[in-house]
Amino acid sequence: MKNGTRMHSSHWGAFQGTTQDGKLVDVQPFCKDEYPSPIIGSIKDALYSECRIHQPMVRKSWFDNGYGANTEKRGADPFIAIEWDQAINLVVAELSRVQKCHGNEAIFGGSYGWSSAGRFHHAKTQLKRFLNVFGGFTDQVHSYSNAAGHAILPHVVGQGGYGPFSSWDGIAQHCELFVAFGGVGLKNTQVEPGGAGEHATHKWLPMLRKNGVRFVSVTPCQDDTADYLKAEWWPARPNSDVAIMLGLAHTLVKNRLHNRAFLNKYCVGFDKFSSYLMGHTDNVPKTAEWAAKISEIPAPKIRALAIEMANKNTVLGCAYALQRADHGEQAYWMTITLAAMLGRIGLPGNGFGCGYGSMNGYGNPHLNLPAPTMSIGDNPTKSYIPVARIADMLLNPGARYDFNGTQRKYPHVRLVYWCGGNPFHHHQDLNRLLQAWRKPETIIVHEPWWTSTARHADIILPATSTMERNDIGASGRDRFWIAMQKLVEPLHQARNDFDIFSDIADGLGLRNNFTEGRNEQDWIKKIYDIACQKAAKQGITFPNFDDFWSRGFLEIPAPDRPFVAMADFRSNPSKFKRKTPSGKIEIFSETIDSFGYDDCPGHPTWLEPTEWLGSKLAEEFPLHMVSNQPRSRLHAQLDYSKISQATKITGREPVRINPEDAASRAIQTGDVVKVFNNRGAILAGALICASIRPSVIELSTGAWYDPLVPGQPGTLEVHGNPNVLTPDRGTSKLAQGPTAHSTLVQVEKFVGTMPSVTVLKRPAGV
Ligand SMILES: Nc1nc2c(c(=O)[nH]1)N[C@H]1C(S)=C(S)[C@@H](COP(=O)(O)OP(=O)(O)OC[C@H]3O[C@@H](n4cnc5c(=O)[nH]c(N)nc54)[C@H](O)[C@@H]3O)O[C@H]1N2
Ligand SMILES: Nc1nc2c(c(=O)[nH]1)N[C@H]1C(S)=C(S)[C@@H](COP(=O)(O)OP(=O)(O)OC[C@H]3O[C@@H](n4cnc5c(=O)[nH]c(N)nc54)[C@H](O)[C@@H]3O)O[C@H]1N2
Ligand SMILES: [Mo]
Repeated sequence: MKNGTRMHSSHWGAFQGTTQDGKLVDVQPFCKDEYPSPIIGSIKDALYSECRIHQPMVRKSWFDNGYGANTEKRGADPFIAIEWDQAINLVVAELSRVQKCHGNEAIFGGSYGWSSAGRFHHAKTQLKRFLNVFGGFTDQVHSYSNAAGHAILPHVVGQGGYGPFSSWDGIAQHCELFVAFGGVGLKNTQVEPGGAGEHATHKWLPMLRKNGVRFVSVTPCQDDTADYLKAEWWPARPNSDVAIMLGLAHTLVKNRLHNRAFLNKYCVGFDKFSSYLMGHTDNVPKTAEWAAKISEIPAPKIRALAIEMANKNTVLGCAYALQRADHGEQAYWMTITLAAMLGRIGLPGNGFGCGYGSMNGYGNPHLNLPAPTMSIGDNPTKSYIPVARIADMLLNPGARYDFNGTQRKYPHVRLVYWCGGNPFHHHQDLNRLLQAWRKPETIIVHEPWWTSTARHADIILPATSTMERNDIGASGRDRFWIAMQKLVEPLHQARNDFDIFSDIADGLGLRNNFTEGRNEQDWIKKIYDIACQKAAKQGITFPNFDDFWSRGFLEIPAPDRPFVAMADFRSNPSKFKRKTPSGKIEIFSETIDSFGYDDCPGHPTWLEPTEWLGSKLAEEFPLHMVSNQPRSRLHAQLDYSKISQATKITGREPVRINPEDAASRAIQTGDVVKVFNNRGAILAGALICASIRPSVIELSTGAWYDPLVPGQPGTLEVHGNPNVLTPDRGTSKLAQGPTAHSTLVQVEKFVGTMPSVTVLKRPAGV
C-alpha cells in the first residue's frame, strides 16, 4: 500500500491518518470539525493494541470434545490457535448441524452492539445479512440505548425512539428556558453512530448560552451539563424525575397555567391524567410538596419553575438515561405530557426532545437524507426477543413473557453468534449472564480485540479494525459522509467480517447469495449510489462515487431554516395526523390501558422503582449507582488505550463519590474501594468529587470485565465493571428495556491482598 494521508472515520469523529513504511504514524482530526473529540487520540493504540487477536482460536474443551463440552469452563478454558481453513470448516459444520437438528430459530444472531462506524463493514449488519441468507435466526429488537423510548413513543406521539426533534439553530433563536432532565452534556455528544463529521452539539450549546438561554439541569452529576452554560443544578434523587414533572404539572393546573385549548385540540386523555394528577383517583395530589419529598428538590423551586416554564419559551429535554431505569417509559411519557400542558409543541424554541445531549446527532441541523447503509434482507424465522432479555431467554427456553401488548415465548437457543458487540460489557447482572452463557452448545464471536465476550467464546475469528479496510462512514443525523480509506494492510491474520462470512457462505453453498458477486469496493460504491439516488429524489445532487472517494468526504448543505418538530401537526392536525390511534398526542392511551399492565398503566404515572434511594433496600445498600457512559472511550471500546488508562486509579475504573459519603466511610481519593450489593462485588478506584450529589456514586461503564476467578459466577470483579452490580430486570411489560440506572450499592474501603488487573493483556498462553 502507498504511504500518505487519507480520510477515515469513527463513531467519535472523522480524522486523517498518515502512514509511513506501511504503519499508521499520525492521526489528525477532520478539518471541518471545529470541536474534535480527544478520543481520536486512541486510534493508533487501538490498531496496534497488545489486545489484538492474532489468529482464529478455539476453546480447548470445545476443540477436544465438540459442541456443548464443559460449558462451565467458558471464560476459564485455554484457547488453541488454529488455521483459517479449519476455523471456517468448524463454523460451517456447526451452523449446518444446528440448522438441521433444531432449525434456524435455535441460532441467536441478534448480536447487539455498536461495531464500527463504517456502514458496509458494520459487523452486526454483516452477520444478520449472512444469517438471513442462511435461513434466518433469532434476532433482538430495540436497543440498550433507548428500548423504553422505542416502545413508548409510537403509542404517545406516533414516532420512533429516535425522533426527529427540533434542531439547535431554532432553539438558539427562540428558546428562553431549557430544562434538561439528565443534563445536556458534552461527554456523550462526542459520539454519533456512524461517525460525527462535526461535533454539532459542541458548536451550538455556546450559541444557546450567548443568546441567553437559561438552563436548569436535573441530574445527580453536576458536570453532566457544560460549566459554561451556568445551569441551575437540581441534584435530584436518581429516578425521581417523573415525580418532579408531576409536581410541575400539578402547579400548572393549580394556577390554571396549562393550555386547555392545546390539550383539547391536539391531545387525547388529559382529563383522565388530570384526575390522577390532582389525586381524585388515588387520594394523592401530586403537589410540589409531594414531589419534593420524593426528589429532595425543594417545593418552592418546583413551583417557581412551573410558573417560569408557563411564561417562557421552554424546551424540555429528557436524556436517554432516564428511560434506562425501572419504569423508564414513564420519563418520556411525562416529559411529553408536560410539554403538551405548556401548549407550545410545534413552535420554535419550545416543545420536547428525548435525547438532546445523549448523542451528537440530536439537534444537529441537517437535511433529512438517508445515509448509505447495507440492507440485511428478510429474516424468514421472524423470531426475536426484546434486546435486553437475553439472559432470560437462555435460562428459560419456552417460557412465556409479555412484550408491548403481546404474549411471546422464548426460543431454545443452541448457538450464539456475536459480531460487533460485547454482551459482557452491555448486559446487566453479569453473574447471571455468566450462568445463562453456559446454556448454548456453541458460541462464536468475531472480534478484533480480546474483549470479555471473545474470552467467553468457543470459536473466535479475528476481525480487522476499520483502519485495515475501505468503507463509508455516515449517520443520517450528520452533514458529512466520510470515505473511510484503508490506512494499513490487515494485521496478523485478521480478516474482514465480510470476507469471513463470504467463505462460510461458500462452505454452505451460498457464496453468491451472500456476496451477490460483489467485492468490497463494488458494495461501497453500490450503497453510495443508492443513497445518492434517494437524495436526488429530494432534489439534492451529490458528486459521483469516484469524486467522493478522491476528495475523502462529502458535505451536505445545512438546511436553510430550523427544523421544528411537529410544526406541521400544529399547523394542521387533521392533515398531519400523528401516527397514533387517535392521530393526536396520547396523554391517555386506550391501547396501553387495554394491555392491563400493572407496571405501565394508561397514562404517565409515578411508579416507585424497585431499587432507588426511597426504597427499603436503601437501608442495606444506601448509595444509588449511576453507571453512565464513559468520557474517555466508547463503551468498552478503547479501554486499553492511553487516554482511557490515564483516567484510571491504581489501574481501576474511577468511582466518583461525594465528599460526605467518602468521609463517613473514611475513603480518600486514590483508595481502592469495594462496591457491592446482593448481586456481586467489584473493585474500583475512589475519586472524591463534589459534582456528585450525596448518596450517589458514578461508575461509568466500559472497564473490561475482570473476574478474580474466570468463568466463576459470584467471584470478585477487580477492574470496576458496574454491570456486575446492575439488575437484569425489564423496564416494564411494555418495553422490557434494560434498567441499569436503577441500582443500589454499598461502598467500603478495600482491605486485603490487592488483586491485579489482568484483562488488558492477552490471555496467558495465546
Ligand atoms: N450499566 C450500564 N450498562 C450499559 C449502559 C449503561 O448506561 N449502563 N448502556 C448501554 C448502552 S446505551 C449500550 S449502546 C451498550 C453498548 O454495548 P456494546 O455496543 O456491545 O459495546 P461496545 O464496547 O461498543 O461493543 C462493540 C464491540 O464491537 C467490536 N467491533 C468493533 N469493530 C468491529 C468490527 O469491525 N468487527 C467485529 N467483529 N467487531 C468489531 C468492538 O471491539 C467491541 O467489542 O451498553 C449498554 N450497557
Ligand atoms: N463518550 C461517550 N459518549 C457516548 C457513549 C460512550 O460510551 N462514550 N455512548 C453513547 C450511547 S450508546 C448512548 S445510548 C448515549 C447515552 O446517553 P445517555 O443515556 O443520556 O447517557 P448516560 O451517560 O447514561 O446518562 C446521562 C446522565 O444522566 C444522568 N442520570 C442517570 N440517571 C438519572 C436519573 O434517574 N435522573 C436524572 N435526571 N439523571 C440521571 C447521569 O448523571 C448521566 O451522566 O451516549 C452515547 N455517547
Ligand atoms: Mo447506547
